[in-house]
Amino acid sequence: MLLEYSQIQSFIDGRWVTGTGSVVTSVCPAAPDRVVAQGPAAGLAELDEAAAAARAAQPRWAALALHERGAVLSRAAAVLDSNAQAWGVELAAEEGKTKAEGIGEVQRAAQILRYYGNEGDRQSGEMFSSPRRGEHILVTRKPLGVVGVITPFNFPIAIPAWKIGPALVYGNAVLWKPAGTVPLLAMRLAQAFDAAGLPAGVLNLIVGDSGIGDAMVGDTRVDAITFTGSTGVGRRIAAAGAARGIPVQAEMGGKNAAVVLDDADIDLAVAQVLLGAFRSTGQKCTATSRLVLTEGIADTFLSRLTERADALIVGDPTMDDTQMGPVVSESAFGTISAGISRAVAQGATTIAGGHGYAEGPLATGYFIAPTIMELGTGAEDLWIEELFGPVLAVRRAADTEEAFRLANDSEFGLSAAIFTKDLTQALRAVDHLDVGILHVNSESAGADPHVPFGGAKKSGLGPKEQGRAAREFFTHTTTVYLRGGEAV
Ligand code: UN1
Repeated sequence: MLLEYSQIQSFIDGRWVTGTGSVVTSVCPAAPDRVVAQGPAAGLAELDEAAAAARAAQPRWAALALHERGAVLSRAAAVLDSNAQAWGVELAAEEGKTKAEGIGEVQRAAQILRYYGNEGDRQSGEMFSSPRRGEHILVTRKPLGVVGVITPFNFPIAIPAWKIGPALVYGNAVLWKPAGTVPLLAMRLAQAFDAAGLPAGVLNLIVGDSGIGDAMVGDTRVDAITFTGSTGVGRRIAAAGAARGIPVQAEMGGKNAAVVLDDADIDLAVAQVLLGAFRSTGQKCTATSRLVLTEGIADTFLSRLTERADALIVGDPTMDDTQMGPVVSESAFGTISAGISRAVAQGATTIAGGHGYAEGPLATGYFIAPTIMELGTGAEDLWIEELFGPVLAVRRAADTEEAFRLANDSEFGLSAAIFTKDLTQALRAVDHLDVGILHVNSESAGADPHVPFGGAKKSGLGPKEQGRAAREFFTHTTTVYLRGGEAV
């Protein structure tokens, strides 16, 4: 079945261009025979053109007032807002999260651009006293130059907005390579910036394969790289960046725990863990993929959670009543299914889901049932490895001490959630859980645009994202020792 689909193009030097690479096809993961977008990818020739355009455009862009750059972002935000319904449905069709989440994500991208659109109204540097009479010391902020942006499939418009927004507002030009599975939503964001009057060459969208990403990282005209995606790729990019001596910001894996203590409000905790584990089909780096329950509530909690997980309506993400869509691709389906089978082989007990759909309307899509698996005491892979799907691994703890120890038992440290009504325990969690983001009595996912986002331990490299934290990565400082021209 070939319905009407969008033509894939790249956006280079202010023009939409048809690439010279091989044809890429973006399909709907709920019905892979449905093509969402198709067309030739960009090749090395387009990357070369984009890098030259970005270099040429960057000084003029940086010379505008911060307020003028911000105004472009604010106008792009308005374009996103006015297209949120239509583009949100496209997002659901292309990526597989529900329509409500898709629309919400386009609106979130607008909110992020509005935040950075107002950057001109905030403090833009610092001034220190000098130990020498008649002198002041200023710390000013300057753009890095051309920033390479590499984004994942799972937030096809919000993550690009939270990287491209600050990159641009601080005066950088951008080369952007989105994940190959979501070219349509990338084109929508570029379209919004184009409609907002962004000067040609300042943002260049290169729809290409991972080879283009590698070439971008290696291109001497690129001054910094910001990346979100898998740990393996992030480390490879960070190594390549280090070899070239350029800064790399990498937001990588998570294996985020929700800890529910005996005194928690069970209804609240069940509802939040369900959202954390299964919203966006578990495909968030902040998703809840581990659950630690203290013994007193473990049985009650698991029976209520399992009942709610089994009742989730899994289906076509563009339908109104769907609560969970498919995973993004055949290869994700394969990896997650293999992870579930391995967990079973290693002794895990499946207490919800644990399967795909061999029959019925879901059989042709990449659907996996909401899955909850209780682990024993051994070192199972499901406790350690990020599966990036709707799979929750559960362990029991004798007391709070053990619960915190289990929550910290990961090389990752992106986010965690703690459920308790006891302020003392909540404060202990703040001190003891080694994560970049901690939710007290709410799900492990979610990120507001004005506060730092990023992980501890091996979840992230380089400065945090979002809010003022983003300035640390997208600018460098010049410390100015400032005296008048006359001797004092
Ligand atoms: C969220 O929790 O809403 O790739 C955002 C990711 C994260 C973003 C999470 N960088 O899933």
